[in-house]
Amino acid sequence: MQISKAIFKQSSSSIFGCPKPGIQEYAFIGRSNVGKSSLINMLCNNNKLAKISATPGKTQLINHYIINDHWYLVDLPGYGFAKTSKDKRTKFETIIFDYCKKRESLVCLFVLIDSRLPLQKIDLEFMLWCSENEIPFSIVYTKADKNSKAELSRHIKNIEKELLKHWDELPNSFVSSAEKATGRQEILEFIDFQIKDHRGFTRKRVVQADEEEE
Ligand SMILES: Nc1nc2c(ncn2[C@@H]2O[C@H](COP(=O)(O)OP(=O)(O)O)[C@@H](O)[C@H]2O)c(=O)[nH]1
Ligand SMILES: [Mg+2]
Repeated sequence: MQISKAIFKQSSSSIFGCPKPGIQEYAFIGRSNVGKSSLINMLCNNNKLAKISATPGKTQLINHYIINDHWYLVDLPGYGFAKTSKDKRTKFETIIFDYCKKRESLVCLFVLIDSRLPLQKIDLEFMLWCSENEIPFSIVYTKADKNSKAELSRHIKNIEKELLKHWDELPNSFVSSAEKATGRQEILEFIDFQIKDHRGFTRKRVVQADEEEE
């Protein structure tokens, strides 16, 4: 898939302010500074689309971008807010958890993990929470260009070893670099496949179908 059009739609401070559901959406989440906005810009080939910040914790809103007039790409607030107050932390986490759990049109979350670090407790906890809540996610290992090939492979192997302590199978994953556009085609092809596979999808409908079976 090629992205020919990427337009900022709106920022929302809660799930209630989000655009009317009905269009599939794919959201990017992870710790502040992991490279969410950079990845979104790289995928859309537009360095001005999402704001990139040297200060962690700046994106505190749910940002919707409409892609090719057809699907939403969503930049979520970062979790793990070392530099913000406790009150704010609770508010952001509510936004994130509400969105991930309740947003009907969310097809897949991309959980971004820094490829230079060992698996962080907060990332593991978030992914475990996703699994418990049956929220589909893929992992994107970011900032691959900051490692040598050997380091990258060693870091990812170590993370995978940790993940296999909690999951029988490894989650779907991608390696990316916003600097070098690594992973761009793979991620876009995956989304393209999901879009075709989820025509007419809403999570609400899935829940209703389950309830009818009971
Ligand atoms: N070298 C390199 N730096 C990156 C990459 N992705 C993000 N960064 C840098 O990491 C910092 C945080 O990026 P940002 O996209 O704002 O992170 P966010 O808080 O998760 O949205 C910025 O200084 C980016 O330039 C990458 O793939 N490679
Ligand atoms: Mg950001």
